[in-house]
Amino acid sequence: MMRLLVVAIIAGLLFENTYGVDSAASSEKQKDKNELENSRGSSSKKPKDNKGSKEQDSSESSSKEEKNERKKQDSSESSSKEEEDGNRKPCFYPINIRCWTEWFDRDDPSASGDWETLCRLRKENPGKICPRPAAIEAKTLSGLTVAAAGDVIYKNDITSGFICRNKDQIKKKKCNDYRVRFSCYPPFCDRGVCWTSWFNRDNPGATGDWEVLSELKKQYKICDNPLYVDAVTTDTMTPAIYTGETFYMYNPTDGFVCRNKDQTTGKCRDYKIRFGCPCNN
Ligand SMILES: [Ca+2]
Ligand SMILES: [Ca+2]
Repeated sequence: MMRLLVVAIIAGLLFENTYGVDSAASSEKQKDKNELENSRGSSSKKPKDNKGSKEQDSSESSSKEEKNERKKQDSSESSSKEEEDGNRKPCFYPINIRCWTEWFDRDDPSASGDWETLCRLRKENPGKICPRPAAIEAKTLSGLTVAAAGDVIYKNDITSGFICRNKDQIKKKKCNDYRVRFSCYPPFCDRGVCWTSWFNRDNPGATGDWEVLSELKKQYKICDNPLYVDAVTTDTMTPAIYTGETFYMYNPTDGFVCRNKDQTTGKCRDYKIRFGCPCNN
């Protein structure tokens, strides 16, 4: 009886301890999130209607229906929390995949300048910019690059966003009106992309693991022009780029091939692959 009581008390203490650690971790995450939201300077300019730029680049925005469909297809990647975590630590995804957001144009240079700050753009376009962009691109509304426009630019980076101040320009000239977009990593890029099932038609028993698209298409229905390809090991689901093996082929046009003779160990691991297709297929 006494022994049972002691076991129950230890189990209770362990549970409390675990629960405490989880709470601390989750409040730390929330703190990080808040800091990210509040860490940028702000502009006093009023938001400008972004409808025009949406129309200009509709190919890169996805409808709600597409997003819902995507959620149904792969619930493991559906929550916004996971999307944020994925961008902080994109180790589960092929890091060679990047995508651009839509173009944003929230301000014009009529007052003190053109303030396309990341902080304001985030607030005015919730969920449309990944937490940690890889790059920023700015162009005038007429399509000129920053260099071609010739303005003196105050800020143009992935932490501040873009700022062109009229007071920095020579001969009292005003800034051009710019729009900006950001480059993001997966899983942010998955929006509007529908992944196929995983395919594993070969194993590395002979010359290597040949998961070639043309061969797979003979057996399965796969879209004509996949946008992305994803390869993981069949046993541990380790992304191909983290296995340290050398690949003979790894692209969405041809598929994936790992040849045994290219490896220092003399043998590839067994991989399975899937393709990212446009959702209207
Ligand atoms: Ca602008
Ligand atoms: Ca295989």
